[in-house]
Amino acid sequence: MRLKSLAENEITRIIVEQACKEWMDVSRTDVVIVGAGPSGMTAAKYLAERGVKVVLFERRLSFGGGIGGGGMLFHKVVLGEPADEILREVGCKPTPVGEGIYVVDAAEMIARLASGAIDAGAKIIMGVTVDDVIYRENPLRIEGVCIQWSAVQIAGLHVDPIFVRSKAVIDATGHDAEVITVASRKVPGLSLALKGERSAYSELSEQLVVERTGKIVEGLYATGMAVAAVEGLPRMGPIFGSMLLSGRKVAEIVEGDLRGK
Ligand code: 48F
Repeated sequence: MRLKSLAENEITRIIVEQACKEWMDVSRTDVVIVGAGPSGMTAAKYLAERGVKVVLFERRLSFGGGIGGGGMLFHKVVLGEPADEILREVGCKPTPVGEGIYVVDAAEMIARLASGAIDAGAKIIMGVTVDDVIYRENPLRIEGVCIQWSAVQIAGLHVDPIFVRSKAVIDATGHDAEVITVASRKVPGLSLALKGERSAYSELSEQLVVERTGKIVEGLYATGMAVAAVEGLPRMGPIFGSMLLSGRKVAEIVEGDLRGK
């Protein structure tokens, strides 16, 4: 068998042409999700399944966020029902370890949540950091994000970002709630004081994170541990049921709000 290959300039042409074509399309989208951890990938799946145009930006060159580290690098992830339904929907086989409690391999969960989002039609773009938001007044609202190559940020170069306009932005950046933090600092009139995460109280935090998942201000939503940072909730450590349920809940809320517009 002779492997078909290409001259170097042709490789370049295909990469640049196809990527640019896609960037033209991505520059205006329905929903931007920031962060490809458990909550962001779950939100992406449920929004895309409902026909919403979703782009998910992830700072790193991999997805999964905190899933891969399991608990202190042990490669297992624990979660409780009914979050196991979401894992089964994407093809995971969680193992029961107690009443309503399951365990799953970290690698399996990462791979299948990502496939779930991609198969549903969400676009995941890695190596991109969201460093600011776009806002408009009367009424005050968030209308997109400013993005930069993570490599540019790491190199400390002075390079202006580019922009993606969207009807909604979901902060799924985890413990630092990076998007909401920057908006609270830089959007006049937002009057949003992040309360900051508290020490560990897993069971309480799991309930409250799901309960408080939702809209922060017009056009800006929180899911996953970003909710804990905004609301002053305890940390929960390596238990992930609420991350999945929060992702699904924010998708439902955003989709409802978009439909109402
Ligand atoms: O931290 P992360 O997994 O967030 P999550 O979905 O889940 C939290 C759990 O992993 C765990 C926990 C509860 O079980 O305590 O920690 O709330 O995923 C966040 C992702 O967002 C990316 C980051 O690299 C990670 O993959 N991220 C963070 N800030 C940015 C970003 C940013 N400004 N731009 C792009 N990506």
